[in-house]
Amino acid sequence: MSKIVILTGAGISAESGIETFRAEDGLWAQHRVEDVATPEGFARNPELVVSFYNARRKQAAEVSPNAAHKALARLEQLYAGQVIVVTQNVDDLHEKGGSQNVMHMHGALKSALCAACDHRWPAPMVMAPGDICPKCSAPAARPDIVWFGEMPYEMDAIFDHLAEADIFAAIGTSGNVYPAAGFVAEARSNGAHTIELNLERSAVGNQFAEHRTGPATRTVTDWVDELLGAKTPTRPGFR
Ligand code: BJW
Repeated sequence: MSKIVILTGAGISAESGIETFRAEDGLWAQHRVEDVATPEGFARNPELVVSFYNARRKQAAEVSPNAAHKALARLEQLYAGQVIVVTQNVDDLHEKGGSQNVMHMHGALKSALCAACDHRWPAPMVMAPGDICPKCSAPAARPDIVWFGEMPYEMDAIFDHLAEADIFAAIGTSGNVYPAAGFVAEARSNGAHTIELNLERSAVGNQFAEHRTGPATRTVTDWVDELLGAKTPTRPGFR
């Protein structure tokens, strides 16, 4: 069975109204990455970090999936093979758009994590520093987000998917953050066709076999339409 592995980044949610990180007016222009996206920053000033993620949780709850999220859900539903979305995004717009096979390698705003016992539970809309873990009762709740220097989630399963991918696509990610930026090399060395969909070439753009330049709502919908077109057999009963 053929397999498509799709890596998404902040660019796919940009047209839903969520800022990217590295744009001129993006999140890293407004906040120092060392302050809000490292374990050391959290240890220094948990109030600042928790309020940064509270604001982003609130924003994520208010926005809607765009045509690109919905196109990937349609691909998952109608493609004859397997479609896996590996997202670096911590919003839930893929799920809201209808995707089911989604791996959140950098965590999720909707989840809280106990720094003492690793228990996870649904995050309240507003977290506070020192919130109590419902399992071990330690005052050690934190946003369930992968910060710099921490190990991204589900890496073994992701590398297994990359080893089996026939097509690897990266959508709306700048290729600045590892290990995600290394996925194209991994997929290519395993024989996958590699394609980048972005407003511009990413930092690892030269490693892709194919490029589609433009906003995700256009490039992703066109690409999905092609994949679901006459050349690709679809499961009986869906058309
Ligand atoms: C559009 C669009 C539209 C806009 N349509 N497109 C030196 C060398 C190599 C690696 C390292 C190094 N030193 C340290 C490292 C490792 C480090 C790293 O990569 N650092 C780099 C900065 C160099 N990585 C880590 O620490 C990771 N862990 C790790 O490596 O573990 C292994 C390990 C652990 C411990 C010890 C030893 C080894 C963890 C990385 C965690 C990243 N976390 C963040 C923040 C948390 C999540 C959150 O708050 O939301 O994740 S950082 C931030 O960047 C966020 C994102 O998921 C991630 C990627 O950003 P993304 O999605 O690419 O966004 P942008 O803004 O960069 O790009 C947007 C793109 O969209 C652009 O290309 C636009 O053109 C495009 N776009 N509008 C289409 N409409």
